[in-house]
Amino acid sequence: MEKILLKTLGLALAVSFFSEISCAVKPADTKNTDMKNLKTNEFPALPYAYDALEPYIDARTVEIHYDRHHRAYFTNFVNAIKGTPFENSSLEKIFAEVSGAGDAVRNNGGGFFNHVFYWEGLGKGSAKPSAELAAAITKAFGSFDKFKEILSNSAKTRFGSGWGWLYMTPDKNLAVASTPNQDNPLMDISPVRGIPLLTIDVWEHAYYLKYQNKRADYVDAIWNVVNWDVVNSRYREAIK
Ligand code: MN3
Repeated sequence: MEKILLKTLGLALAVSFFSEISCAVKPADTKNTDMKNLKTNEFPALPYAYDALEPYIDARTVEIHYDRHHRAYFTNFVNAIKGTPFENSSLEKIFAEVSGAGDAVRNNGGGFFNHVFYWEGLGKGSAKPSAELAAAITKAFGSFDKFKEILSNSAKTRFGSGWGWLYMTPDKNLAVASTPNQDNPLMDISPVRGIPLLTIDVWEHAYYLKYQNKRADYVDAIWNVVNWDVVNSRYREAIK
């Protein structure tokens, strides 16, 4: 699979950053979602138990979010690419050409990938960014607290459904933005392009059971369960 990825990927950076993620998340007692082997025809396991993000994100929300919402995007994506030239492409290649792929591929492919990326970035791990990532955050946003405030506000104020992102721009700077629906910065249709490092899902299904209409409380709480080991690894690979 790695060979296929290497062959089909235009973005060498994306390869290494996907490979690194798989090394970063290895809870001994749970099945790991191996990003290196993220295939377009396999639904990866959640990298931890449903209750692993309690009390900030409740087990029932994680279960429904992963097993129904995320799985539905995956299933619909598989159906959308079946019999098309995208069937044997990597996700990265599909995203790089998604403007020509149609809404079903765009929405369900984004929904499939974005959720894998979201789950991987949460869970038990380091509670803070590495020294090099912290320095880049301070350079880009002024301070770590300011960065959290900017990303939180971006996520909280996304109108309707979407995602908040920390990502690396093509000129290797850190930036924050939100995207609508299931779009992400890897997509050619996105006005914000780059390598994603951390994401916050702000669709109502991500928080409504516990937080109801209070999206801001969910966004504030999610900082307690960001797995900085994973974000640090993503950054280390992206900056190479
Ligand atoms: Mn979601």
